[in-house]
Amino acid sequence: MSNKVITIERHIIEQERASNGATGDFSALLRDLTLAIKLINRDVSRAGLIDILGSTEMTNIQGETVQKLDEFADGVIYRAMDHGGHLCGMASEENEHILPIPDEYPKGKYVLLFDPLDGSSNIDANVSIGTIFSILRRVTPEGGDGTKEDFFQPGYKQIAAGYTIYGPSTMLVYTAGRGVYGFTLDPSVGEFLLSHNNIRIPEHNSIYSVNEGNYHKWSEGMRNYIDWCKKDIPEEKKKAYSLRYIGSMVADVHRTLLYGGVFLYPADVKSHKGKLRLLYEANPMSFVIEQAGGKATDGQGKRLLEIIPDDLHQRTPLVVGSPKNVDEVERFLNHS
Ligand code: P6P
Repeated sequence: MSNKVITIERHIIEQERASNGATGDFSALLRDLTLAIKLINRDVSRAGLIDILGSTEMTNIQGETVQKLDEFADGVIYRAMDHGGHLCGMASEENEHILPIPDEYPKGKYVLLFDPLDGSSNIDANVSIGTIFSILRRVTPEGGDGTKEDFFQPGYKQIAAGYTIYGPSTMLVYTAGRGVYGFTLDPSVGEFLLSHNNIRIPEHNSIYSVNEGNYHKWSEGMRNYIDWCKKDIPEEKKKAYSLRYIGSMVADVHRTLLYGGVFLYPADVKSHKGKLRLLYEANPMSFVIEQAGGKATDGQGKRLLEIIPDDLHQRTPLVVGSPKNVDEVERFLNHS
């Protein structure tokens, strides 16, 4: 590893130089987003010390009680991103409708979708949580407000996507379509420094990550897959897999990216589309995993990034991880 200190700002600029036709807009957008993430990190890391734990009496569009940190993070990202002139609109898990850019600011050529604080139900237990973001190029004429058309694009159209995991260390992982890069925050200088260059997901690992509490609600194929995971099958030279489940998607997918294996949130008899949101959870995480050499499907054999959205908050089943692990799952589900 060279002893060069590469900040995320330097990396973004070098990535943009590598892409022809770059205008610097995109670099500036990601830099603004990085500032917002540093501000969120500051308050997440001391949440236990200041009165922003606990729930507000408010609820978000999902009907979930909004944790104060969720609200705070949502506002920080909006205010950091509304004036740079790079966006024509935003959408977030915490807001039912598209968030317009204030009239006093220019409208840009991108839209930003984000889950400001994923895994928020874990905040009070000090479990790792995360911020997830997805960037699309607008498809409507430049100048005006972004419309639904700009947001309802399949995931393979993403220009960039990534997440921050607020854990033992704070790490930002992103892709701009040319590989996956991880940056660890050095709190002593307040900079994200390149720590994981060109991350590649292992082809396979004997780890599966799912909430088994939903077992009896799954399809027969999914139940057969989970039963198979737990078995030693000497004739197939297969040992039982390990179950790892944190309950924060960012943490579970980040572990899957680095160690391999598969993360699943399947559909079930109660939630026919599963629980996870397509536009600002499944799409960005799937883009990262695919860029690292992994796979992501909807559990019915369809590539996740090819789903055409028709609602900002639509849910999707998700199977994401090492290519050979995802293929194992699909073999069982296509038999169901
Ligand atoms: P369950 C967190 O609330 C979240 O949206 C994801 O981060 C996580 O993967 C999932 O829900 C956990 O859901 O039903 O297993 O508690």
